[in-house]
Amino acid sequence: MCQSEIQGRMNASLEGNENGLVAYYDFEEGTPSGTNTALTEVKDKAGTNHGTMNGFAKTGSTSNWVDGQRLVSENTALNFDGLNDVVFLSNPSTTVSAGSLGLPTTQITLEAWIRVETLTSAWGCAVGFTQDNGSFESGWICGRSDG
Ligand SMILES: [Ca+2]
Ligand SMILES: [Ca+2]
Repeated sequence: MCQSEIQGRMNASLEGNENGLVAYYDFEEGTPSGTNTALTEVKDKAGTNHGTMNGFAKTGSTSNWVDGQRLVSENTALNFDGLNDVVFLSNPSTTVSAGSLGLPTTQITLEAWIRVETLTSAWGCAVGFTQDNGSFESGWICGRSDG
């Protein structure tokens, strides 16, 4: 993007059809702090890699959809409990390649807006694509470490 495109879009949400965008999750499916127990997935607005929700209470003001940053008139976010709330793009017990999901395999630009309220461990993953077979781990994560 050129400077004018960046400035023109800096307070706007993505549409999901931007050139080169392979996945986009805006977490707008649920009602903030409402009863969302019937919802099971978050939508990929740029493709078909919808995420399956695991561990979420989906009621109340935690472990559920919540009010998000109000850059646009409607904006909800997901509140993760930090324990076992996870959104999977594939079945975690099966092996899939990034390429089979249409995700980049060599270069990637990743953006995630995250607000961490409490640090309960030395490191954490917000977004990742990993293989974890005991002592063998490969892939990438976008997260934090206090070390
Ligand atoms: Ca949102
Ligand atoms: Ca949970």
